[in-house]
Amino acid sequence: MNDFPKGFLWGGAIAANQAEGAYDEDGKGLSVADILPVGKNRFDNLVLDIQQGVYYPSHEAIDFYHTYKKDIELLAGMGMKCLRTSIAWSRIFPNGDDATPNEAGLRFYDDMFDTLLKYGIEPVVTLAHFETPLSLVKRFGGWKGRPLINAFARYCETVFRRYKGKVRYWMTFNEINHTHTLPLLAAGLFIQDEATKLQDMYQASHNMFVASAQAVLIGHEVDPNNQVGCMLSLSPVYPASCKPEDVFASYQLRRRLLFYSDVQLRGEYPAYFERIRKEHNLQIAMESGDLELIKRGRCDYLGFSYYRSSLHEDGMKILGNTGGLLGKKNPHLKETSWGWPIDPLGLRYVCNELYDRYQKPLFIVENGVGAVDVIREDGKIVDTERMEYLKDHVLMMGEAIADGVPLIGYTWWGPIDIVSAGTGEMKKRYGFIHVDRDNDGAGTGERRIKNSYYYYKQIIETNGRNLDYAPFAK
Ligand code: BGP
Repeated sequence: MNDFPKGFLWGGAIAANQAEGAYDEDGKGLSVADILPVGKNRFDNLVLDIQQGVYYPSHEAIDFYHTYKKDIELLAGMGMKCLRTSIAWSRIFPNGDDATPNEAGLRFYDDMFDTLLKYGIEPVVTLAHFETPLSLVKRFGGWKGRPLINAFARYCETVFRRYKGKVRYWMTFNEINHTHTLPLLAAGLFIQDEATKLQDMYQASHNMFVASAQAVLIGHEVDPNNQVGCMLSLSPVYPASCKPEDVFASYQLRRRLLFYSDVQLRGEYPAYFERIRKEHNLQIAMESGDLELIKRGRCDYLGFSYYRSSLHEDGMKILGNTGGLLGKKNPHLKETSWGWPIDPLGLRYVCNELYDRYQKPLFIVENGVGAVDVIREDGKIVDTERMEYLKDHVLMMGEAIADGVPLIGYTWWGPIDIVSAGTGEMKKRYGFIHVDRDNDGAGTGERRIKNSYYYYKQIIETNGRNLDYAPFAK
């Protein structure tokens, strides 16, 4: 059994738009998440407004906005050392760039962070988790619009100052490399024209690089104790065969994903980007000083999500979804009910890959399994599939540490059931705590402890030493 370092941050991760609800309360403005319906095709035929008669899961989500005190008490019962969540930008600046911040929104996060700290839980905060204010999308086309850079800087400075001394770990953009696969969520891009798609995506990426660098610099200036990381989806890509073309195509696809951390951690555009730029005739508008800023504002650590691995072959169309890329089936791996291959060794593989590439601390800020829960007649939820997934991934994380990879912590995705980002479903449950709410919003919202709750508690208590879940599998 491999040892986890003292002070290792065991915890959980959620996002404001998937948990809070209260989408228009206390002055909050709309974000891109608030116009997404439920379903596998929730990104198709979108209209950038709320439509009558359509159910939007983010509007109520699990009502964390009102229940956070009780929910945090439950999370604290597992002994969690940290909780990752995001600040909803449009709760602080309803239109993204208002003249003054919304005090009610600021107060909400003050109370939430105080509640966490009361239980000794360190808040880990994502500044933008799939929540671009809708008004910025409508007025400036999302992140392809240059004005977002200053708006974001002001928002960041506001929250860095307000929560100074309460929050130390920050991340700029959630899964920024999903700009290609989930453009609306990752970059506030409402793509309607295939012809300008790539141009818009790379322009948005550039603006986000500048904004991220600025956030790092402001974060350090406000409080030198701040650690500001980047955040990417980094589930690995394997070649589907040993055919050299497949191997090279997979390498190039991986690079396209790592492009974001290459810039955010190394502080410059990589050499291989020049060819991409030429081949697609990209005209990226940059202002003087941008590249210098990107160089100075390198991120302190790499936060990433890991759910599954995928296979790639030459010429294969890339299917976008959250948490990784879907492609061919891997005959060596079992899959979840949502068709995501389960690959614990892949976690060890990426930890090594990423540390070899960057030599920066890594933080696994999302890992988990979406599954259907069954409430037994005795009221128990014996979620063995979840415990098995957790065990296998913790084991591989221990191996990665033994390989020499410095890991800051591990935050299980969705320690309490929340709305799925990919499909908007509630049925796709990640939690150790069950929430009585269905895909259509029905349900009492009641919380119920699953057996995995006690299992994760044991893992945290023993700092990853006792991974036996047999006592909880009945
Ligand atoms: C990541 C996102 C999360 C999240 C998770 C699981 O891509 O950062 O917001 O929800 O994936 O995906 P899903 O909710 O689609 O199951």
